[in-house]
Amino acid sequence: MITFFSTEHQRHHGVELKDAAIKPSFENPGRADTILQQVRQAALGDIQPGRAHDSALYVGAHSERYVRFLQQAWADWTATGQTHDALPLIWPVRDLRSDLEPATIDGRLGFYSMDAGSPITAGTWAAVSASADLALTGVQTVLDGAPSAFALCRPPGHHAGPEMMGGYCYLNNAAIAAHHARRQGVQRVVVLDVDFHHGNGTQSIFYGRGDVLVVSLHGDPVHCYPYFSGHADETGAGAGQGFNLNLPLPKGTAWLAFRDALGVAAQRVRSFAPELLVVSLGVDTFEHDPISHFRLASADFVRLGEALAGWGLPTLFVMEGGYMVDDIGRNVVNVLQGFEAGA
Ligand code: OKP
Ligand code: ZN
Repeated sequence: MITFFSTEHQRHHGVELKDAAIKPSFENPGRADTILQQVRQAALGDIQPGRAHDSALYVGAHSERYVRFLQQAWADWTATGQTHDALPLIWPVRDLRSDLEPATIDGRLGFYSMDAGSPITAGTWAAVSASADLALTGVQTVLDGAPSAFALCRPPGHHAGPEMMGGYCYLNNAAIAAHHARRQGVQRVVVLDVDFHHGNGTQSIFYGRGDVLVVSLHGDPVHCYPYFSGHADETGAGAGQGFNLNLPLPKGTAWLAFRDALGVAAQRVRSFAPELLVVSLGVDTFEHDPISHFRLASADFVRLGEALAGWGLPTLFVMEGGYMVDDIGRNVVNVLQGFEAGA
């Protein structure tokens, strides 16, 4: 399997608010570097850079004004004399006005985000655009006939919605790839999200559409981030009614229950008869992940890959979460090798 990777990801290294203090984010450059190292060591296949794409190709999954905001945010922030990471600190919740875009950066950061988990730094745009370009290059490779590809994206993307960043995410790499496949004439695309956290951004982007089925297995939002989406009764709207499937699972879920939920997902996917599978591949379902609550063991990730191979679809894997830096590389490679063995 070919891996697409860019060193540009290293230009994004932000902070996180934790325990009433500012700390380096769990979402750090070491994550992608360790995954790359394991891909290399396992001789999974070629490792290639992505092709640069026009940011207009991010529009569709995102609004044009949001993409422009992301591209300009650091310049707007430093123009106010600030040089530390930019974080939003106010949001237009419920009865506040969310229909008017503020003119200044402090307001705009809140307008275009859902939490303070996505700091804007000097290198954020370079990293997130390079990451989206890997997903676009990867999906084109599969459309051109490769049975599968791996976009080693960082930062992740699945919390990023049409007009918001959050949860370490800025551009929704998987959604950008799925939307691009549709633009290239693929009729039906399924996005399967196996990250521990619900991919609220991917859900939002395709919620009103019947051409992209979104299926997600994740920690029940009653207890788990992102708390405000990911329930089973979120099934799509309008033309998208019935084309969003959430399978929330309890804290402590281990492989057997996860596998059963994957079986439910497989049935829905089969009846949809997609031409392409995009996997939002988070490995924060790992038993030792520092911020998540499932109990998959390293060997279970091989089973996950084998199960996905059984779906028999051209497949793009897009990297999402996974924070136990020492082990995530091995777990990612286990999924990809399981997939190749099962194909
Ligand atoms: C991104 B991805 C909980 C803090 C949660 C954000 C988690 C974002 C996960 N104590 N912080 O889905 O892996
Ligand atoms: Zn996650």
